[in-house]
Amino acid sequence: MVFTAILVAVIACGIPTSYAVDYDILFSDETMNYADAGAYCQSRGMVLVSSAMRDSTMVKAILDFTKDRRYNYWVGADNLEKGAYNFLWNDGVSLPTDSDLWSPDEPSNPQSSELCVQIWNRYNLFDDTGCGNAKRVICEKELDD
Ligand SMILES: [Ca+2]
Repeated sequence: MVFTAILVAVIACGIPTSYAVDYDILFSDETMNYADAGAYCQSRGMVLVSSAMRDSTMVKAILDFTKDRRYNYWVGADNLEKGAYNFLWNDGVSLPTDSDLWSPDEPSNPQSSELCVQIWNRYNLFDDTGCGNAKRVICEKELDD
């Protein structure tokens, strides 16, 4: 699959934004817990951002958007199925703990209270955190054309 990274529309929060022909990405205005974040995306025909975060061009575009904002954002990754350091993207692909997308010293507490993954505004990188916390949401939709 070919990914292009041209930001073709000005971000309007809550409105899907086309980065490329391959994905629509939506950044929510609202904050909610992780379970509700999944439902929020699903109700819009989307999913919590997963495969786009594994594409180097897409992840750069997404982190460029989040970096100057004061918000934390849910992404579609957690260890709810396998526990501890076995984080999975929502589509079942492993999120390695040695990925350079983790904040320094993260994941910090995946054995007990921090089972879901956010983009943490402190570093603009991943952090394991409590699934019940309220964050903004990033949804993706992979486009066919
Ligand atoms: Ca953490």
